[in-house]
Amino acid sequence: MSERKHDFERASLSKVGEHVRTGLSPEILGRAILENLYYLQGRIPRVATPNDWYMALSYTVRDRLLERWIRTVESLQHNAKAVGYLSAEFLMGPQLGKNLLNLGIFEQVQDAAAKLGLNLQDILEQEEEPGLGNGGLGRLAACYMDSLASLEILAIGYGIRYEFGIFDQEIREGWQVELTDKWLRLGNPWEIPRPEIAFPVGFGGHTEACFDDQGRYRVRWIPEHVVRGIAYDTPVVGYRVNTTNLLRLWKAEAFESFDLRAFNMGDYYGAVEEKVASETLSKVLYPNDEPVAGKKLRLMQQYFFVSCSLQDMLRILKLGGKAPDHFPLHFAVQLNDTHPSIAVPELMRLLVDDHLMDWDQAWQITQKTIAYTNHTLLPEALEKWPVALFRTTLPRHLEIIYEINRRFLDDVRKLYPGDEGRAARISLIDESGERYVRMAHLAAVGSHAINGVAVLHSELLKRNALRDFHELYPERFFNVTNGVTPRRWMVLCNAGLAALITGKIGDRWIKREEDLRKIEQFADDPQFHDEWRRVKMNNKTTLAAFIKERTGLLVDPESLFDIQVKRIHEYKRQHLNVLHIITLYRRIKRQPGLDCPPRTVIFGGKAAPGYTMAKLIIKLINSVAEVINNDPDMAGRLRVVFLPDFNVRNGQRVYPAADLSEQISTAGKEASGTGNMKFAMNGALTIGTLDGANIEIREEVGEKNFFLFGLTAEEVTELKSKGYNPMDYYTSNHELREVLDSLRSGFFSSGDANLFRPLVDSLLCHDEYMVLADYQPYIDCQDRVNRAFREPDKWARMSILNVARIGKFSSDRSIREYCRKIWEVNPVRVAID
Ligand code: F58
Repeated sequence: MSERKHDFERASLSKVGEHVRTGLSPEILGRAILENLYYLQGRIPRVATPNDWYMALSYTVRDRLLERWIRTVESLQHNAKAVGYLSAEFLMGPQLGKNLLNLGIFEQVQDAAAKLGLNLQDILEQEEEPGLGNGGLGRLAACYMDSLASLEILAIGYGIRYEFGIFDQEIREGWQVELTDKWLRLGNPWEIPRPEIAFPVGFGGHTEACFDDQGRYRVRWIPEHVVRGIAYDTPVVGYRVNTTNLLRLWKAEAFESFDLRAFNMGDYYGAVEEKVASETLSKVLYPNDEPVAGKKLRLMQQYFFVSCSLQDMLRILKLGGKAPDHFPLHFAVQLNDTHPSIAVPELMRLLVDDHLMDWDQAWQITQKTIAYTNHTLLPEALEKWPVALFRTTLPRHLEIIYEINRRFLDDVRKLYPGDEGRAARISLIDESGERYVRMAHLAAVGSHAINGVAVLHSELLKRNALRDFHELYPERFFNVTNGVTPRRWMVLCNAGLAALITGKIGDRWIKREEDLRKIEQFADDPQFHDEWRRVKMNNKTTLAAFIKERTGLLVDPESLFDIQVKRIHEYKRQHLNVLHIITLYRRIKRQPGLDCPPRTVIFGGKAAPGYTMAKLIIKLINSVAEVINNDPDMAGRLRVVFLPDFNVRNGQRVYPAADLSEQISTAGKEASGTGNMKFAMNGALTIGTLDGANIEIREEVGEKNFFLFGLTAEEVTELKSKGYNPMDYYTSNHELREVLDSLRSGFFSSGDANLFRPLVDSLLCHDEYMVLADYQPYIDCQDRVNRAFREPDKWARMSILNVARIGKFSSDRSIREYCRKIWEVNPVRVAID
């Protein structure tokens, strides 16, 4: 710590400036950081830890958001129409850098930090990211929060303040090990607890029917337990605008700090147990990605946050002096998948039971308010809850669901008399065996709009999973192709590229994605190519250093960086990628003079803790890496890396460094994908199937600038219906056979022939995801990639065109579409005097 800094510290602590909480000059910012260090962290610079500095700086930045935030909340309370985005997951990622960027004070803060002898980058590294999501769905919610604020749309993101987010991943002996994510351990400077914004949420118990004094039929729900949801607010500031929306996450607490009744009866431990049980509700994020288990606690979590959120919206409505029947005029409620679909019966319950509204009016309001986004086509991922579980957990909601269903099926039967098969298929209750509540059907019936997340996905939804609903209500169906925020996924994570683009076309592209097209004019400019390549090389060098730090492996930034990062799942086919790696390995072994560019294949992603096959795929990647990376013949030719703990922060290092983006899911399985967009925005070329948003990405960037291979969704269905026999591919394809045999022989598992047997057997016997059918087209396509990489000018041109034409995949475009097609909300300028 320099003498100079001590002086500065004394000066700033003694002379509290007028604008110390709002001023933006480096001098005032520096003073504010020191004051916060002293008064909030109770530290002086000499003994401050990196976390103290991080906290002090974050509070300094938060101070600078508050006026905007307060003004935005005022607009909300004046009842301009707002979006209530209901999502069980918000994968927000680190907040500090994003807030600096959006506020436009990155440079000033960098200067201020430097004057204090601090490096802003080091402080940014301190932040524990809030990993309150599993993957694409949770990250989409975060991108949408950024775009909503940036487009000046009033919005509240509602979710759960999990104490433990997605687990941290370590790799030990090639296997995934899960560690609890203690993101709140060192404090969270961004959130403001609002203990006065709290709502009761009931569970269990029974209902009683009666007639009120006006002779109306009423139902009273007497829950067995009541917990309390407390609001924790995080500001979400838009890019260079005043709008600063709320991310309002609910924490569960016991209703009384002790259950007084039990306490008075002397049951002290019983009372404490009740408290502990209540708080369990917001304890942990379920780490499953696709398949959903029938866990009672998960249903309780869903109801918990949905009930708090709807009660909160009704409270805000009331604050503005509006009656509950104004709900749809003031809120558009979006269900991020079915996880919040209990909102349908809950809103009905609140309106009918609590606000004494009649059923038909309540139903109209519910439908007008709610809209539903579907994110999956996998049948096993469609949520359904056993009726018996529902009855014991949410008895009143089950009654309401039955009533909704009775009325709904009456309508269906009127339209399709005698078609009992259809009634059984479309019913909210699956009665084919054990009875279940079908949450997607509940969401579809209770919404005025239903959308998929990419064109193909929306079409397949109409054709398959929600076919009967589409026949019944075609006007409810929409597509809104996903998007990602260019602020985080270009400007923040790839400063070099952003500066290069801005230098050529100005910075309007950061908000107006269509402007990116203007860089097309440089696609053949040799000097621009050089600069473009330099940026990529810098990013690859940075990633290489990070890989060295995290895994000990040395990789060559000159090699082709071929990257697949996403949750590990059979349908995403990381193992197809591995089959290519082994093919390449065997080819180089056999033919040492083989002319192919050096490659570094990088993987990252978490496997659901209970998904054995996904965990085996991680082990497979690491085992293959072990053999290849230790084979001297592979030096300078082929490297394989599994980068542990892929999360938002690591993503920010990975996407900018990619040459090749692997988007190789079985066609028809990936609803959209969003990593595909992040890679392309950063100039990677895609090798991919005609799945999800890949199709639209290819359409936009041009087919010549996209490496396409594999079966189409129709071909997958057709091949399956004809009878797909993976063994045919094994027997007829010599190279494929050798690759699979090498896995079976124990070559990659120190002679253990059993280790990968479940994987190989599954490929040979069922191959649900058509890995073997797509093997040869994939290998051939990778050969085309190799040839293209050998021509740097061709590659640079393709890369530039990808970025120039990727504007469509900005989440700003997605949010504008939601506003226009579904929400009917308009921007509101938040004024600050
Ligand atoms: C993902 N779903 C889709 N689910 O798989 C992906 O194609 C799409 O781009 C993305 O949503 C955004 O639309 C997804 O991430 C989950 O993580 C759920 C978490 C909770 C349990 C069920 C899956």
